[in-house]
Amino acid sequence: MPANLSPAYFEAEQKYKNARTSEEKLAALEEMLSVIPKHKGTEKLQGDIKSRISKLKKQTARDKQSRGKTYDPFLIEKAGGAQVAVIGPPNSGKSTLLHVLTNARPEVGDYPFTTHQPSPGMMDYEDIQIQLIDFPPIAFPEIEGNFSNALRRTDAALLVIDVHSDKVLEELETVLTALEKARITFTSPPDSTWHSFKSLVIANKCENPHGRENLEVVKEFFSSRLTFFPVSLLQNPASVENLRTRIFQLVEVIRVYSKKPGEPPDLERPFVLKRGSTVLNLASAIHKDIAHNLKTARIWGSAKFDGQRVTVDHQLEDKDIVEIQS
Ligand SMILES: Nc1nc2c(ncn2[C@@H]2O[C@H](COP(=O)(O)OP(=O)(O)OP(=O)(O)O)[C@@H](O)[C@H]2O)c(=O)[nH]1
Ligand SMILES: [Mg+2]
Repeated sequence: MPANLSPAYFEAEQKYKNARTSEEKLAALEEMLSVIPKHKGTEKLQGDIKSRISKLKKQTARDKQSRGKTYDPFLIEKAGGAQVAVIGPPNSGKSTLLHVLTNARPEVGDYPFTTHQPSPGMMDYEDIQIQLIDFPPIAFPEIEGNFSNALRRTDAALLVIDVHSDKVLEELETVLTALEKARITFTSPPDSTWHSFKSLVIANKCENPHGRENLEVVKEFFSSRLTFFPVSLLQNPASVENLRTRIFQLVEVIRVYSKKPGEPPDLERPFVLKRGSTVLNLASAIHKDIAHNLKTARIWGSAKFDGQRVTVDHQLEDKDIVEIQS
């Protein structure tokens, strides 16, 4: 029996031939099926189009699934008030630092390259948490793109060095060169393509005179560019307790407590904002509608007197209590 195909069908078929993506192919096939004259002479062709549609749908579903699976271990979602990178040469004590400051238990080994993938842990600091990320070691003056992208997302860096190592100078130099090549700096950035953040060098394994002597040499070379914090994570974990405060200062955030008019402030859950944030920034962090309707605010803390009325561009300080009036 003749098929007697219509001009509309040939048009749809041409679209199918011209289609480049699976979505375009699928749309054209569905159009072909809808315009094909429905009679005995086209039954075989209808069946053929239906089977092509079904195959294509299965294929696109599979493609989508495998695309979702391309997983980047360096992509660690931010949690808590700030994200801090723990980096440094192999075997310096980066994973040990996470053991001391957080509940995370990354593998610690007495051999280099124990850590292969970054892993996060949460550090308590008074009433907030700061996320630390234990990165794999930097042993060569080069880091991969996903490594540098991950560093660019962090708010500060702790650079752990091993002062026992007789190569500590070269090891530190290698890390700094790798960062510089990735346009990451701890000082003021040459231009906007650079990422700049604050850093602190954790000079680890300072328990004996040999280590402390090495540290003095390192300081001679680098103290104009870097700040050093000597510790012995293994022998004196208590030496890091002050470090929590230093890390909090490094990430440059403030804690602000909100208060509804006529109610006591919510001191349980502070809002964590970048240093320099204003009343308006706080309102936006609470809810965009609140920012929209914001008229004035009263402040306990950074104002001259408690409960003082301030304008929306008033800069907030750490531990301010703010009553928003909209
Ligand atoms: N002597 C001494 N050893 C330490 C100290 N802190 C850590 N270590 C040891 O140093 C070794 C390396 O520690 P890790 O925390 O695994 O070092 P890492 O920097 O994470 O190492 P990679 O992941 O391989 O880069 C382990 O054997 C630790 O026990 C310290 O203060 N003094
Ligand atoms: Mg490690």
